[in-house]
Amino acid sequence: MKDNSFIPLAFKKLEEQEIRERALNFYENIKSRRSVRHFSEQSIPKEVIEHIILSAGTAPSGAHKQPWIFCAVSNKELKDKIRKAAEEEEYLNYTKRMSEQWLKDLEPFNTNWEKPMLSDAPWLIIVFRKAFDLVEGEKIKNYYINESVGIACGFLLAAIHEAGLVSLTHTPSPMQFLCEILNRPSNEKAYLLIPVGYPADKCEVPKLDRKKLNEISEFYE
Ligand code: IYR
Repeated sequence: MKDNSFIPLAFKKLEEQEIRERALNFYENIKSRRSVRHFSEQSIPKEVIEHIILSAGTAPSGAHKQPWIFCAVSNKELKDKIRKAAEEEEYLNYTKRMSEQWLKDLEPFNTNWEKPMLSDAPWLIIVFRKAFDLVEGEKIKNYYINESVGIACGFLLAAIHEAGLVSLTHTPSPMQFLCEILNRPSNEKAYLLIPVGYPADKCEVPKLDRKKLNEISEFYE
């Protein structure tokens, strides 16, 4: 049966001054988020990861199909397996598959094929996008899958930061090994691999500048 019922929007109108402050405060907070490549092994309660995933799951999606699944791995053997498979692919990337220009563009980040963060971080969240849904063997269409899952990952990264934790948006390529290791059904494709945890002691990040407002925006008033 179709459920076309509507409910009132839960919305509290704020004073303009408060809106100004909140927009500024959010920016002040989110701008300290950094991709981290050195993790502490300190554990994080499962409940924290559950709430982070619930936040990601509030993202909008095409026709509200929610075409995502977040696999959270804390199991040591599985993390080690994922690290080993990722390093095998990355070794080929760094030694054979990536262009000179690509390797040069990555120099400021000091990355290489070794991925200790995949076994050090207490949790790996592997995001899968669902090309379609399978309900009782029937294929159900999803829409704007990449856009939807990308937005959900944005929410996920913001929730991790807001919780006081750090993450890395890691994209080992190709990512098929994640479907195999985690035994995912054939309608799911790996989208991002995100280690989550605390930064290692004395963790450093590259000194980066962000584009200025006038470089990332154009106002038409
Ligand atoms: N996936 C590789 C290479 C890599 C590519 C880009 I584009 C980055 O921004 C960072 C890394 C790796 O994870 O090392």
